[in-house]
Amino acid sequence: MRRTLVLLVTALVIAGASGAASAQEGYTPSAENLKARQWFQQARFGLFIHWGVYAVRGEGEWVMNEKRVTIPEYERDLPPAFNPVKYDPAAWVAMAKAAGMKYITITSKHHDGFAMFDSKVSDYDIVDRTPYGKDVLKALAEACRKEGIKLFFYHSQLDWHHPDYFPRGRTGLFAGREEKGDFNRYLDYMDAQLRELLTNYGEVGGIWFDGMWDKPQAEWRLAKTYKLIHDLQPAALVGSNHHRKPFPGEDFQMFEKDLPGHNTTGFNDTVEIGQLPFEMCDTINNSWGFNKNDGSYKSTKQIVQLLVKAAGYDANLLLNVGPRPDGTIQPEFVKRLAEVGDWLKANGATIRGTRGGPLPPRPWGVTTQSGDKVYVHVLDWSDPVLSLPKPAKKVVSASLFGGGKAVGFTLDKDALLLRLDPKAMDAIDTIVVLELGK
Ligand code: H79
Repeated sequence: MRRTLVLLVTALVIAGASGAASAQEGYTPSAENLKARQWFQQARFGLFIHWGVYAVRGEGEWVMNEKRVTIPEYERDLPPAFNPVKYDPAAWVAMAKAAGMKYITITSKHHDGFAMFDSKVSDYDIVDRTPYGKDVLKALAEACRKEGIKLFFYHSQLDWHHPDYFPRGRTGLFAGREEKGDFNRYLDYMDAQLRELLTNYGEVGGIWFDGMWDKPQAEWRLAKTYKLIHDLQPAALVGSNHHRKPFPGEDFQMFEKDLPGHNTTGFNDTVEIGQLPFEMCDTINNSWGFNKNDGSYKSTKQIVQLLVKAAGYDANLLLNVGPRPDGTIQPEFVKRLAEVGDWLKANGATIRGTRGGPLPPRPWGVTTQSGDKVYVHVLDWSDPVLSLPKPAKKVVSASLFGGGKAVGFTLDKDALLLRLDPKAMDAIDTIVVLELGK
């Protein structure tokens, strides 16, 4: 009995370690990759796009799993109805650019397994199965290149459609697949699609993996996949939404719907913070893929404050839209993005090109930093004096960002007291610039 337990525990430990052990150990990022990481950290704001045939139902990207739609039903009802005749990639890119975003991350394949590009290793793709018949990623890649926007691909490791995604994990159990399959053959297929994405679409900003959490103990062959990506495009940044500390071969760490170190979602409890650049992603309403029943939109103020907080945590914000099946983006999203863009036009210098500031994020707000300037973003404070920990360097001056109006301050032994004129407070973000001495 006891012996069995010991064996079982040993087996579990080995299984648990195997995911990490198979990552790209000994990975040394290339010079291009390190440069791309720097660019990424400076960019601070990107557009996430969840778009697939699921948009036809307008119930989010999980509809296949949630409504227990079988593969034959999904194949019959969704791809043949997907015809985004109003798709205008130049308009999407212009919208992202006007919002102040520097990159776009779009779903090349979500958990439903349907490829939104012209794949030659499968006919389960937009060109072969939809009346639209065109490669939407190719058109987006061209529009991005013209405008200097970097393009990343979200690629789901989890697959509810492929017969070789076996053994099954926690989801995709109602697709009606036979209970057999060869997982390595599935991974060969996934790698082949990644090779297509990194070969046929010009320079790719990176690959954003998701779905490993479906069966974390499986042998995902991360080393092989990550190496393939870095061999094809050394500058491409690899990240994965596995909710753990980054594995070797990854180039940035992501946090879904939470600031780094937070766990409001419940699934970020296993996250350990590493040393790589950070990115948090979030939605404008509560859905990723188009959801006609979700009207719970964040206000522009909430979105700006989220962006500011992310920057204070030294993280990018990847903000999502789920376009409609006709190729348009709903006006509620467009309006908010334009308003965030207006805010950034005036205040972007305190976000883009900055890093997380020297003072820890607090309920009142956060700090960002660029050179000898610290930006104190006061997001929620109603009293005339705000007390901060004393910065390590001398404070030469304090002023309001924009107008340059002086802000009174007092330095104590251990505190910096800022005098905030109640009449000068901004409803979204009152930004005080501290100029630090040597
Ligand atoms: O693409 C978007 C979502 O479809 C995908 N990631 C974002 C970017 C996503 N999938 N799942 N989730 C987000 C939430 C995770 C839920 C989980 Fe679970 C909780 C996974 C494991 C525990 C619920 C319970 C689903 C599977 C088991």
